[in-house]
Amino acid sequence: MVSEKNASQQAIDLEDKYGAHNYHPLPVVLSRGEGVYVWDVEGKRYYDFLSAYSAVNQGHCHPKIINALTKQAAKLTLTSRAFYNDVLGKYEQYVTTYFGFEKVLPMNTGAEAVETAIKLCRKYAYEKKGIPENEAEIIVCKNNFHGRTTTIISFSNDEDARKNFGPFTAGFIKIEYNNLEALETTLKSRKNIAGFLVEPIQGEAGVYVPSEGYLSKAKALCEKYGVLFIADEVQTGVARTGKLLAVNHENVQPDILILGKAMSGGVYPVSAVFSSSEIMNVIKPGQHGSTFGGNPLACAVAIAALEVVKDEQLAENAEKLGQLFRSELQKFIETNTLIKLVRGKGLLNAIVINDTEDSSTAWDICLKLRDNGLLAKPTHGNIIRFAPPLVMNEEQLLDCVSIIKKTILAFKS
Ligand code: IF1
Repeated sequence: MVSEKNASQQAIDLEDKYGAHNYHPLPVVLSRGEGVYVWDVEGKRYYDFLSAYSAVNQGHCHPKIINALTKQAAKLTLTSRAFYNDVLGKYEQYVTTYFGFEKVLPMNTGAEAVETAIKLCRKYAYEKKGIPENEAEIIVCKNNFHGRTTTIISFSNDEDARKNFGPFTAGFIKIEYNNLEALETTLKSRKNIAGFLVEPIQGEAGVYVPSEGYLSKAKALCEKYGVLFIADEVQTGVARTGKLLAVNHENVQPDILILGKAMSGGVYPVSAVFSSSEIMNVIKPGQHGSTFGGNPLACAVAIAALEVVKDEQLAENAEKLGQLFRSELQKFIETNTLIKLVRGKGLLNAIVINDTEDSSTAWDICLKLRDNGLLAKPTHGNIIRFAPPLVMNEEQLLDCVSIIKKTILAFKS
């Protein structure tokens, strides 16, 4: 008898045949999402423990956000910035007030916003600080992840992300993350530093949380040397770490803030760069832009998505559930040798597997978690990232903890 391929296998085969092979997804094919849950094409339900890399903080298909989307989609979607639209100004007023900045520059993806921040930082350095043209340098950190454009991968040290994509963009200096001495030495020894670009928590590096005080002291050093402090909060921003922004944990106001992902609750690509007027005003008409950036659909969706974060107190919930998650897993790993440690902030967490970096243990655990109804993805070096939607409740979180425990216990029997 010829067995019919199931719907999941058919979807996987199509991607395999017609799509570029630039990803290696966990084999699960999703067709529906609601809140903290997603369903595969066979109807099996899972807890989403990735949230599209912290984009779906507000939960899947949040009715308030979807309502804003459909309402605006039926009215006006795109004008380009050749003309004004009646939502952009409202949005700009709303988000600058919301995040506490004078100005915003709207883009679409995280990488575009990082590119925008780099351009803004350089232009400010030349026009306001008098750095000689083409000499500006930006300090970045080892093991960073800021996106996939040619300029951004120029300062990555992930060989997979870089190999054979050169030649690269010059003007970046890489220092150790979480090392203030390295920062000060570099600031002191070079005269053309324009900015310091940093992730408040390194996501791709395995949810690597810097020492307490690192961000505030790094900001103080930047001030001392007249260098812009640029926070990439594409992944950590919008309540993920238990505060609206991860820099809020240390009361740091970045000179330039980069947001993306959860600004729209994962409903539509929305990213943005924030700064003071003094900085933003160096960009004049024609000098930067995007066809889709600031379109009315994006603006309507983002306002609704950010309202949900406030209305449902998602930062507070992330803080509370994050503490619970880490303390539950901490208790568990003290009795288990397969997991080395758990770390994170708010609901951005990871477990480090006690195995060689190149073993497939983290991947194999994720397959078993999937079978047990929870979706998570390994990251570099045998680490599993855990980042559920922030609309989760305590009962659901404890249910997830027991799935994780059960899976790991069964693993090395
Ligand atoms: C992929 C990681 C997460 C980011 C920070 C900018 C961007 C990202 C701090 C670019 C994007 C994503 C991209 C995604 C995987 C994912 C990721 F594992 F690679 F590191 F989230 F942890 N700054 N991160 O984390 O934003 O242009 O993608 O909108 O598949 O590459 P984007």
